Amino acid sequence: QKEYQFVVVGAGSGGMAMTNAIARKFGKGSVAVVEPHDIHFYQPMWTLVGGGIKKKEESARPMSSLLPKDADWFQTQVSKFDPDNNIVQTANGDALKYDFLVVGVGFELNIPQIKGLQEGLDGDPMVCCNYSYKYVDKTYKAFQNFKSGNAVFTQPASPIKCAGAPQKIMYLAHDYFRRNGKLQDANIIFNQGLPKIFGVAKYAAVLTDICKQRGITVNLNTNLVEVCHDKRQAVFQKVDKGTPEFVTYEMRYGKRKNPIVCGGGQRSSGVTGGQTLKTLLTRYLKYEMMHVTPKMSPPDVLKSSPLAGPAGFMTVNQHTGQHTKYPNVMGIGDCTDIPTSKTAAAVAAQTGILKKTIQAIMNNHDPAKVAHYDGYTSCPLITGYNSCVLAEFDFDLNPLETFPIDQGKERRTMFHLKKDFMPQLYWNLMVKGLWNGPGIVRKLAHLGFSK
Ligand code: FAD
Ligand code: UQ1
Repeated sequence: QKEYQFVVVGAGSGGMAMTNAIARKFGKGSVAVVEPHDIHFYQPMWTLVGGGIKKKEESARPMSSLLPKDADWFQTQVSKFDPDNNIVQTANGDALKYDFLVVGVGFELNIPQIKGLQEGLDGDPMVCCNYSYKYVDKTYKAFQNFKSGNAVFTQPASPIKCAGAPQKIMYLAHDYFRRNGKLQDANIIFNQGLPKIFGVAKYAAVLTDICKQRGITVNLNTNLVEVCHDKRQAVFQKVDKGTPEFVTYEMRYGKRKNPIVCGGGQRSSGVTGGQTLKTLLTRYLKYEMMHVTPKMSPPDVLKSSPLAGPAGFMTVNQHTGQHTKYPNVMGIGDCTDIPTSKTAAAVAAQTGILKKTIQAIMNNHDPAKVAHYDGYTSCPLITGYNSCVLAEFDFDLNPLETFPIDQGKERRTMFHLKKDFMPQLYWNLMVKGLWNGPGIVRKLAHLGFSK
C-alpha cells in the first residue's frame, strides 16, 4: 500500500489539469495519478480532423510530456474505488491510499449497444465516427468518396460529450459537398434521439434556421438502433414519451429527388424496459455515408462503485464538485452528474472551482461558501469551413457569452477561435491547470455591467 495526500484518477482534460495544479501547489510526492494510456488527446480537435482541416496526430501528445515531473504516474487502470477506506485499487495490484481523491475518468464509448455498429466501423469505409481516434480519419475519406444518396448523421438520446459535435460534422459535410459540386446529389439527414436540435433556445433557433436554409432534414426523437453495413442500411426507431397510443410515424426523408428509403414500417409494441418511453415504429434507411455518434457512459468501474448514483454518474455537489457522500472526494468532467453539457470548456471552469473546493476543505471551511460553479459550458458550433456559432451557457440554459457581440450569428472570427486559438489555449494553459475558463474575460469584456 502506498500513501499520498492526493490521488487523481484519469489524466484526460480534467485529471491532467488537476494533477498539474496540485503538483505545482503541494510539491513533489504529494500526488499520484492513475492513467492507463500513453497518449493524451485533445478531443475537441476531432471535429476538425473529421472535416479534413487538421491531421489527427495534432490532437495527440505523449502523456509523459504533459504530466508534471513531481507527480507519481501509475500507468494502469483503477480497478476498484473503496472510498470508505480512502483507497483506490489498480489493475497492477497497487493499493493507493489518499487524503483527497479527484476523479476524472470521463466517458467511454458504448459501441456494442448499437447492433452492427462495430462491424460497420470496421468493415464499411462509409460508416465513420469522430468520437474515436481510431476511426476519426474515416470521416473525411467518406466526404471525398461520397457520390450521391443519403448522408446520414446520428445522435443518441442519452448524454454524450460535446452535444453539438454530431451536427458540426454535418455542416462541414454540407459545405464540403457544396464546394465540390456534390450537393445536388446529396440528401443530408440528421436523425437525433433528443426532442430538440440543441438545448438552448437561442442557438436551437439559429441551427433550425440553418438546416432549413440548407435543405437538411432533421428528424427528432429518432434513434439509431442497428447498422446493416452489408446492405448499407441503418435501422431507426422513433420514440415518444408517455403517449399510450401509437402515433403516426413521421420520420421524413428529405425533399431532394429520389430519397432512398428501403423497407420499414414494422410496428413494435409495448413499453420499452417498463418505462414510459414507447417505441413507435422501426424504419430502414439506406445510407451512402453515415456519421454515427455512439452511446456513452462513465466506465463500469465507476458505475459499479459507491461513488456513483443510480444513473451511473458520480454524484457531486453541482456548485463545488465535492462528492455528495464522501467529503474528501471530488469529481470533474464528463463522469460526474453535474447537470451541464459535457465539454472541455466546462471542465476548464470546473478546474477553477475544484481548486477552491480543495482549499476550503483543507482549511475546514464550507466549500459552498467559496466555490460556486454556475454550469458554464461552451460549444463552438462549426457551421462550415469558415463559420462558427460560439454557444456558451449555464445550468439554466441561459446564454453566458464571453464577447460583447451577438454570438448567435455565424462568424469567421469564432471559427478561427476554435481552429487556431483553442488548441494553443488547451496545450499551453489548460493541461497545466492554468485555465479556469473565460469567466474573467467575460467580466472584463462586459465591463462588469452584465453577467
Ligand atoms: P476525458 O478527457 O475523456 O478523460 C478521461 C480519462 O480517464 C482518459 O484519459 C481515460 O484514459 C481515463 N480513464 C478512464 N477509465 C479509467 C480508469 N479506470 N482508471 C484510470 N483512468 C481512467 N469540448 C469542448 O469544450 N469544445 C469542443 O468543441 C468539443 N468538441 C468535441 C468533439 C468531439 C468529437 C469529442 C469526442 C469531444 C469534444 N469535446 C469538446 C468534449 C471534451 O473533449 C470532453 O468533454 C472532455 O475531454 C472531458 O474531459 P474529462 O477529463 O472528463 O474526460
Ligand atoms: C474553452 O475554455 C475550452 O477549453 C479549453 C474549449 O475547449 C476546447 C472551448 O471550446 C471553448 C469555447 C472554451 C471557452 C473559451 C473562450 C475564450 C470563449
